[in-house]
Amino acid sequence: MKRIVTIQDISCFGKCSITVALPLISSMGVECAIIPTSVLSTHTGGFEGFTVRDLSDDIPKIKDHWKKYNIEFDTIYTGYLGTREQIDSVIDFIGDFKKENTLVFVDPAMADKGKLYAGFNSEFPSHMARLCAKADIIVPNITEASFLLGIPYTEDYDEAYIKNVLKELCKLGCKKAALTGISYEKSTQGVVYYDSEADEYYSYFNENIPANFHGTGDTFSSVLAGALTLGINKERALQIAVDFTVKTIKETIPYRDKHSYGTMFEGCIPYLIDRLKIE
Ligand code: PXL
Repeated sequence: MKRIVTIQDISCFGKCSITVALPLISSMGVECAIIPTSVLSTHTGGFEGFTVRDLSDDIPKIKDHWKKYNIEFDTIYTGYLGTREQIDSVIDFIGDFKKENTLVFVDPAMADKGKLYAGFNSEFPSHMARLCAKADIIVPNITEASFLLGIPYTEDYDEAYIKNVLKELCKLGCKKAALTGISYEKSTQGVVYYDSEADEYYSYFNENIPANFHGTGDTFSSVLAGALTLGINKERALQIAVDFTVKTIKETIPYRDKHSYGTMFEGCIPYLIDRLKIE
């Protein structure tokens, strides 16, 4: 059985980060170990007065304990990290646990719609960029990419601009980058991917649904990390991750007024399992 460790926060209510990664990765038939970096009462988008317990001190302790047991991971998948110290600990973790065939998958979850999430200062993206340098693949949205590169955020882009952003992202040190939430025309949205070693692009689009739900980035990342860990080729893995994310959004639309804090992804899990069967 393949094994992922995911390192990100637990938002107790709100359906994002670990509460999305764990059920999705498990349902894909991949073992999912976790390192919770903090415990929040809710995610930071749309809830006032959320509580935070910082678990930074536990990251090196968990790492050292696991080292004694020679625990190995096929994939190290990182998501939302709250502080520079957590990023440093995660970089140490990668140093200790990355083997020749380990996939290091970094979702630099820190911003959306031109803005950093609540609680991050303007220096944080430069630390996230240091983590991206250690990755095999990073999966920022266009806002996160702009912060990582220190360029202005724009929604007015074309294919040449996106391709150049992907090349610049790989210059941070990662081998591959996938930009999420890309829409060249109103009716479609999807992902554009670049492999710097092969100098190859791949893009995949589905319907552009005019709705915003928290946690969709985490849904996409968890499914993509799971699919790549299973050895599914990048084209199919990206298609499954995009299609599943779109399906979760569509399922949630009728309930959007009460459910904008996260998608009703649970009912889509049978679809995900079906998509993993050889097509
Ligand atoms: O979905 C990304 C995410 C993860 N964790 C926390 C968040 C967010 C997005 O807002 O606030 C705590």
